[in-house]
Amino acid sequence: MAKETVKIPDLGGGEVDVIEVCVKVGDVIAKEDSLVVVESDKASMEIPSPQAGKVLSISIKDGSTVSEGDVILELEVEAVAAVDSTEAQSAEKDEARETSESETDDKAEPVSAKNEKSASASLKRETIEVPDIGGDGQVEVIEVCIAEGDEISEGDSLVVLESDKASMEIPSPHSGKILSVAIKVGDSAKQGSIIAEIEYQSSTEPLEAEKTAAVTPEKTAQSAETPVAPSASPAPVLSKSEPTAPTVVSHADVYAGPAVRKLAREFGLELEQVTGTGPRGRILKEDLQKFVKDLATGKSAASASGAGIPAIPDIDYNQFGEVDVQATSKLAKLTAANMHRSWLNLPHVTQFDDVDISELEDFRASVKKESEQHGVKLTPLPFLLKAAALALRTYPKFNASLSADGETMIFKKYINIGIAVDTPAGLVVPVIRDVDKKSLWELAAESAELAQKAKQRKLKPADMQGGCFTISSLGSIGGTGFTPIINAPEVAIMGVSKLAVKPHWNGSEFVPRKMLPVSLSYDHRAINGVDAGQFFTYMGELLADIRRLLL
Ligand code: CAO
Repeated sequence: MAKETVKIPDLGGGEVDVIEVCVKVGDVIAKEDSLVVVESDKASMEIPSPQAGKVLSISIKDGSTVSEGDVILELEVEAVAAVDSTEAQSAEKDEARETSESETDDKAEPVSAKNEKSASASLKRETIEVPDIGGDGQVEVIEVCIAEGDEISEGDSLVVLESDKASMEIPSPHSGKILSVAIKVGDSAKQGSIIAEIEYQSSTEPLEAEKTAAVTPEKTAQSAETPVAPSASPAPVLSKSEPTAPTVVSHADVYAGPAVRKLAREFGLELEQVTGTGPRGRILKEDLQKFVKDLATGKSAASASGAGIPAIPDIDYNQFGEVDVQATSKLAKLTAANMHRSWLNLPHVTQFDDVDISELEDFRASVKKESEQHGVKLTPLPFLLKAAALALRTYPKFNASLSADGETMIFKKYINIGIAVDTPAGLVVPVIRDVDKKSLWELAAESAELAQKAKQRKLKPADMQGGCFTISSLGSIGGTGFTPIINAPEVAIMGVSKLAVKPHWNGSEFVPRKMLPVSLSYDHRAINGVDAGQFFTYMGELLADIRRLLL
């Protein structure tokens, strides 16, 4: 046995705070297990163990301020496996560099990007290449986050790369359109390998800067501070997830270190499904182990097969004819996981109604000109939002969430409503805040603006958080009714289908009325059928006679 002292490697200068010590004295750890997580004002980095061994002593603690050369801990390692300390330190340097966020590591090479001929004075094309990623430079492409034709924002992840020591996301240096993608999952890449070609609007940067067009770490760090799209991920290896995020779909990346990511891949798990219990929701190895154990014992909601549900067979469809196999996008995978989670965790009940909105429609038609003057289209949606807000205030059980352990109900004093928006990249749910305090014009303008932003992938994560209730409208598309899946941890969601003129018995004769088919799915743990009946009847009354919206 030999002792090895593990020290803080070169982190690009300056002091950093220890935000997590991942091991304790006596722990037997594997090579590459995370020892500590440190954070500078720009980045958080995990320092992995250079050796397998037993932790003999730890010299730092949470909250300590450390710099290069400070002792982290002492390890007892197999003599044969012990490496000379110079070698160990140099390995640490490599690992820390690779584990650190590429855009914030002062010493990291920037994402290099070569300018090519401009399509016009302001439209430019760039070839984005793999930057210097340290180590021997060979990495595997484990995820490609973009596709040809995607409109992306500066800071969006392009690819996730992984060496034997670390994983790293490469962010886009620009907002623009992906013209081509030159890399695929499983490829081996190195510095200079072409990732993609992007077309973007050039800013008024000085010409000299344009010539080199190297995206400095500082510049990319700025983009991280200005999230612009649901997928905006400022390229952190350790990016934060929204542990309590509802079915809102974004590219919210998981917050986990390389060792955990590697283990998840070995298990064939999507990290998005795992709840992190580490600081700031970081996913720990123990979280993965518990997740797998729960799967095996059928405790997890995701354990469909563990719950005795037969797995869907994997079929070779080629045997029946030609097929086109396309990779599922990250957004689609996240949507699927959230839908599945909600469907399996929440006992859903859906009720249906037809609401007479003839007068609402007359009113809409009467203000069409005014609507044009306001520059907004007054669809039925703002009325639905307004009616839902009043109903949520009148029936607070619907404006609530059940705590994860089921012990408490959290009643919200604010009324924020999400609207499901279909986008080319997938389903997203931006949230309109304080719906009860806004006019119909304001709601019309805001929903149109959010839908537009969603379609352009310009939503910020904050735009999709804090919802109390969701409206999913397929009214412009068709259908007579559907059962929407609750956007957990919300407790109810409203589905809206296509308006139809139907005969209505007014007591003496049948008259044609404009009927809006609506549905309400609710979490039967939190809401009873009677509550739902009252809530929905009240909403129907408000929509049937919109003067009531003023009361
Ligand atoms: N019945 C009949 N017509 C309707 C209607 C309804 N229930 N709701 C809207 N319309 C009409 C509008 O009045 C508008 O007509 P005009 O063009 O003649 O004025 C037209 O349909 C288009 O409306 P819109 O879609 O532009 O606006 P909206 O306010 O109704 O909806 C939004 C906005 C963002 C909800 C919508 O664009 C959208 O993305 N819908 C898809 C929602 C979705 O994917 N849900 C997921 C379901 S779960 O997987």
